[in-house]
Amino acid sequence: MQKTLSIRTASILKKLKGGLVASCQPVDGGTMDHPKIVTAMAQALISGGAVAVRIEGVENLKAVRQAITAPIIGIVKSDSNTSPVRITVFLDDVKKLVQAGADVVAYDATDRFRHDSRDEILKAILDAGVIAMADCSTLADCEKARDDGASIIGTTLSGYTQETEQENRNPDFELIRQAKKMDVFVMAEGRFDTPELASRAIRAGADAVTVGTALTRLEIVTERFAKSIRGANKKIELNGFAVDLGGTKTAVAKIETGKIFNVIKRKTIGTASYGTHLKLISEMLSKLGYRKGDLLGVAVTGRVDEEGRWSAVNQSTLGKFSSAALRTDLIKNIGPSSVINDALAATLAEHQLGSGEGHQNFAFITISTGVGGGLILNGRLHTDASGLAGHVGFSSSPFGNTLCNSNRYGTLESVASGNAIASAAVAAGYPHTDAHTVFEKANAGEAWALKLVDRSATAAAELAADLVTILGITKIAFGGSIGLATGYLDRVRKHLDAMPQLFHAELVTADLAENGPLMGALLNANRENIDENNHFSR
Ligand code: BMX
Repeated sequence: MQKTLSIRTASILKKLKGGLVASCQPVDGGTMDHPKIVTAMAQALISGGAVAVRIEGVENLKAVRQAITAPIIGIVKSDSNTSPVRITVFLDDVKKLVQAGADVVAYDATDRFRHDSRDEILKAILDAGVIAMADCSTLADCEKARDDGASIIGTTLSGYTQETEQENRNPDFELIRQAKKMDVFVMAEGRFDTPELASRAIRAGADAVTVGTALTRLEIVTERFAKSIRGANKKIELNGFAVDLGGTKTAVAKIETGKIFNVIKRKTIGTASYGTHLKLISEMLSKLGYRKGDLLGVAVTGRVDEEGRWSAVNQSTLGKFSSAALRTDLIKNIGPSSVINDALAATLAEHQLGSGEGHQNFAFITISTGVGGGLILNGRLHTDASGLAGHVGFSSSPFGNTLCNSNRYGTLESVASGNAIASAAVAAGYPHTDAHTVFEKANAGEAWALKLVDRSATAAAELAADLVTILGITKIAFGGSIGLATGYLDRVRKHLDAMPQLFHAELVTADLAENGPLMGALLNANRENIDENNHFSR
């Protein structure tokens, strides 16, 4: 902290330190935009735990000052045809805000042209004997403001200037970290609209966090909910049949208007021949009333190449065949159909209908019999001709020390999958133990089982950090019987949290849970149908 702070400044910064500042600004000209209402909101915000408020407008500030003793950061916003600068642009406003009782006056500290220069405004704030808060957009703004005597440096305008609007659509954590190096009071402000983002700001080094829209712009917050609910209510025109042939079970479903209408399941016999798998699928489909010509999507564990040929990567999951022309055979023996890997199908479903909706760089990881996955890069499912892309289970793990059944040494799958957990249990002296039992024992507190579950979760966290590092993934959904098991994701989060923040991504459980591969298989059939000329490379 700066050494030359006055006692009054130091005492106000102490009150703000580590706290939430509520920016109490209703929508301009909206029904809440009235000093009486702003005052009531400010009181409610302080009751809720805000340590200070940020108030726009002299009349609002006067009214709030009568009602609360907590520090007030004052601003006046003015619109102009000649400059985009809006926050406290007139020297006269500074005077009026101080007279109205502001403890801190915030001003636009960017180097953009405006009515009265930023140097003059800052000088007027300091001359009036109150604290200056600099609303900055770049590190250069922060450095200048600090050098010129502002005691609070805010990241407020990052993302709101021509220079920064392209880069910073999310809160600017990097600016917080950089500003913090200047040893000054840093206020995180700008798009911190969830409790999680606010706490991340503090962990990134902010001294306090200002939240505005998410607290006081009811119209905007309400619209977010209303829009999201409207979206979820929409009937999806997705009708047909889907197959999910996984390492553990085979499920066949009838899907109507985007919902599973009926589903039947059988245990997958890993040692069954290819012909037996086909026969089983055909029988299960008939049971559900499938007729040749109905839309049919098939998802399978294993690699599906651009010709629709199916082969196992992990040879122990599908023991009896090396490669088969699945799409051709399905079309010949059952009816028009599309084929996709099970984890890629779930990724597609999660991205279109679940936790990945609206995300540009998103990953799905299934931890089940094997470890599979899929990637959404720049808003599109990432695929390749061989069908291997997205098979994150066969990336290497720092904990891998055995030969995987894919014939690659030390893979994540050989550490984290259900099969790997079961094998490790047997090796640890617990014969005939499957992954499910290991989880039961772990939840009962048995140390050996906890160790195995934790090893899998740590390996998954390492993969998550790799996906962030290599591909810029921002959100990862976990599925599969292990990924969805109680407490598993919390363990992955704990390990990822222990890594530097730069490598963090949002981790969630897959919304569609075990229905993901089924829904995704049909979504895939639907889009391949539309896109007949471009059967595989969407
Ligand atoms: C394996 C691999 C993936 C599959 C993943 C999850 C095979 C046979 N399977 O990594 O193709 O997506 O497992 O599928 O190589 P599960 O249902 O078998 O767990």
